[in-house]
Amino acid sequence: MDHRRCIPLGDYAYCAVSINRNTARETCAALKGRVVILDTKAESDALTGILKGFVREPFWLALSDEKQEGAWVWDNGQPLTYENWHKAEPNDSGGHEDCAAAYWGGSPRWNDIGCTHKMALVCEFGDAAQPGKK
Ligand code: MFU
Ligand code: CA
Ligand code: CA
Repeated sequence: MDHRRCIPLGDYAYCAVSINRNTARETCAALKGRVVILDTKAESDALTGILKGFVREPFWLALSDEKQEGAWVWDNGQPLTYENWHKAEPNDSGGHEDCAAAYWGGSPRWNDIGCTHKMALVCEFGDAAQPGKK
């Protein structure tokens, strides 16, 4: 992973890469951040505003149901409260979609997808990564 592909955007970074979920985790960790957790509408709307105009491709969320099918959990252990799935998602298509991406199909909405799928990445840092400070 070439970290020069990550653009700093305040408490976030957008990485124009094509990587799987595990590499996404490693990449954000190497930058001293984490894969983005969008657990409130306020944060989701704020990030959409930041990315508006140049991001139209899917990127990883720190969200999966790989421990228990249908039980979506953020990487920090929080269960899903705010959600922004596309219509008819999550559908566990083919029985093996246990990771989640935002900006599926050009809108900020989410899709569940295989964890080995490759796509872009948003990391978060500092205040954006502190629960209760969003
Ligand atoms: C939808 C999505 C899947 C996948 C597939 C191509 O299922 O839910 O995650 O993108 O389209 C029919
Ligand atoms: Ca699943
Ligand atoms: Ca899906």
